[in-house]
Amino acid sequence: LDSLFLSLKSLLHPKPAGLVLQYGTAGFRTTARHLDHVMFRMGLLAALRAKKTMSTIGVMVTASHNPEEDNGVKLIDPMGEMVAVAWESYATQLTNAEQDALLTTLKDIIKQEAISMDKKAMVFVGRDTRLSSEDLSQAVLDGVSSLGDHSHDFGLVTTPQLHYLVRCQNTNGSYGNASLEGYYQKLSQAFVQITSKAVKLTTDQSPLRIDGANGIGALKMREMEPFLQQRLSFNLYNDGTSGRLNHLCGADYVKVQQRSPQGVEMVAGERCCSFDGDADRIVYYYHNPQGHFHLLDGDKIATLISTFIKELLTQAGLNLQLAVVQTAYANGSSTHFLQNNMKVIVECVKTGVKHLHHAAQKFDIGVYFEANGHGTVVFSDSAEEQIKGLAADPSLTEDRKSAAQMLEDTVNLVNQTVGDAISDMLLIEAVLAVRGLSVQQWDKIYTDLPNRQLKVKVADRRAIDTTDAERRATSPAGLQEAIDGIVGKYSLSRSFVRPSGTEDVVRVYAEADTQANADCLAYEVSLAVYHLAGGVGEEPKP
Ligand code: G16
Repeated sequence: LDSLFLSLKSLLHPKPAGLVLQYGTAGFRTTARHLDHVMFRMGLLAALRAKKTMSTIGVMVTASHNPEEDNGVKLIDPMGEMVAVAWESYATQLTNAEQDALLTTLKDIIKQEAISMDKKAMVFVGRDTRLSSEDLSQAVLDGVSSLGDHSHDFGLVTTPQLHYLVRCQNTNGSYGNASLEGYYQKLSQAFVQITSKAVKLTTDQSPLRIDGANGIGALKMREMEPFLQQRLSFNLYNDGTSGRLNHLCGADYVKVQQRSPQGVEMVAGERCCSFDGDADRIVYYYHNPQGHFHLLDGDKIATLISTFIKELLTQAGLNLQLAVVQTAYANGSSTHFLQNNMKVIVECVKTGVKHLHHAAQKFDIGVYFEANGHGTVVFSDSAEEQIKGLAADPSLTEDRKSAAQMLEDTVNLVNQTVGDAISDMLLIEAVLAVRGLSVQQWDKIYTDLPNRQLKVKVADRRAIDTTDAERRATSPAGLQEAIDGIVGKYSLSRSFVRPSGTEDVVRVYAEADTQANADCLAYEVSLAVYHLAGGVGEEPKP
């Protein structure tokens, strides 16, 4: 460790004294002005993680669904997953170390993890389209080079593309080619193959309308278009040429506000989808002829995909365990449908893809989706082998063979490293085409319970602690009792609160038999949070 060089370099990325940041649901996230030192230090940490794992590590500069003026960083582990939870605390220590304590903190981590410093490490860096992202990713690169390690700057990429690239690099290409072209080729090929077997075309022949949230997703869809061989007809809106990132558009806006984004020309009955700012989330929606908005969120997506996979498994005669992983935000109707109609295993875990991903990995095939549209499918090695083996078996009946081949194409179409709006969208479009389903037919699989999400500002959101996969609050005292009392007044009702890990707010979720009741329930619970958990600013209004 060249301590003098490192100390000098770190002075170029000084930490504002006294600033304390927490590693949240998906890394650090706050106003971009406070992040230069964090990025430099995450460059250092990524290099250490790369040395420790003797693999390439990824650093993505993005604040995803947050407003343009925020930014953030996500660390990517060797197989393309979010960085191991144990390293999150190192990230926090390193970020919050005052300038004069940086070197000792770094040395402590090296010692604790017994990291050998002789081998050179490799770090892949990517960034979203935010104005601040270029300088911040330069700070990450500076961090990596201060330790004498190597980096590859992929520039503008979606978050899931960087996850894919890291995995390809660490599996010597067996997952795919570690280039953007490799990504486009792999997904397109699988998509073209599945849709070539479409028995019926969807009854909805209109082009898919894609809202790019004015972020990176639209840019990358343009790049991918030639690879898709005109198999998917789509129109891009909010492609970043004029509007502001995530402003009145994008997956988070559409899901939370339950309304269509600005900038997309809606035509009754025609399907639309929205990506979020770094294209790792997607939701679908349409207007009915009366102009009523219908949302198909992560729960509906999980149901569509898991039904498709389950049918293919039956047809192929493969006995593999299929499970769906959700969070407390999953609509009660979706959980009921999955458990009682589809008879699949359903697990509920804490918010954050890292939790869903690991839960899904316990099964042969794990489909995981957050209601906000973040999710994917993971296949165990053994499941993949069985699927591949069957698809190549010459003695199979046509029926079984075609199901096995479609499963194999599905494996290739899915970005198994993390939720990926582009890959999810292609899979959904493929399923709709193969099954001859319109977006309305998909929507009718089950009916969502009316629901509402609100945000409450409090002085310190850490005042709220939760248990039971965030479904119950353990502090502050009296809050859960208050929620129970309010929930008891409504039918088919459920509500929970939790501190956000990406925004400085407390989130409130409520569902009930009618929209009016879901709205009242959410409002009453917000009020309880405001009064019992140190609300600041204006009191919530009905
Ligand atoms: C991130 C996480 C998601 C999480 C979302 C909101 O998404 O990756 O798992 O659902 O934040 O988290 P919270 O409710 O704690 O603010 P993204 O798309 O913003 O990176």
